[in-house]
Amino acid sequence: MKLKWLIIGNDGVGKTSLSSIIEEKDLNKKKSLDFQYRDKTIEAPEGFIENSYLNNALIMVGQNQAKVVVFMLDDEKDNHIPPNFAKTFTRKTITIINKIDLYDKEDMDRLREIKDSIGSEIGFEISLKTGEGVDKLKKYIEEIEDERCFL
Ligand SMILES: Nc1nc2c(ncn2[C@@H]2O[C@H](COP(=O)(O)OP(=O)(O)O)[C@@H](O)[C@H]2O)c(=O)[nH]1
Ligand SMILES: [Mg+2]
Repeated sequence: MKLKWLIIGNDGVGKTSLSSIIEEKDLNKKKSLDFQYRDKTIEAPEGFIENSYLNNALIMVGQNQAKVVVFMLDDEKDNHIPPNFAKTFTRKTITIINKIDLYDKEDMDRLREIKDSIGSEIGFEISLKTGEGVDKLKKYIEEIEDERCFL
């Protein structure tokens, strides 16, 4: 199986919007309670991060089917991603602060603290609405896609 990008985060954080960039096509933004498998991405539903007893399912999917585990943050709901959760994966891990078009400095400070607590290798700060920071992220995506990871 071709390894995919596992995208984790609250409802409305921008997971489907990010998938659209990785898949290079427009996607239906309908909410789902189940994992959404696509060609290059797996979008995890909010419940698997919100309910800590389901966190293990994310680890299992990440370890078995992902080449990169993506944590997405915004400022609309409480963060439920446990401290150092990224370190439980042996995959590449990144944390993306999305919707930076909406935040002031205090919001950014708070979100950066959460980002640091997750413990991923790389961080990005983007707006999928205005495109700010997205070029840098796209470059990273291209680099990983060029690596061709298969299991
Ligand atoms: N203001 C703002 N809205 C965004 C941004 N990225 C996504 N959205 C909007 O947030 C909503 C939820 O996005 P979606 O990709 O469906 O999130 P998901 O529930 O995590 O899959 C949509 O209406 C998007 O247009 C952003 O950077 N800024
Ligand atoms: Mg979605």
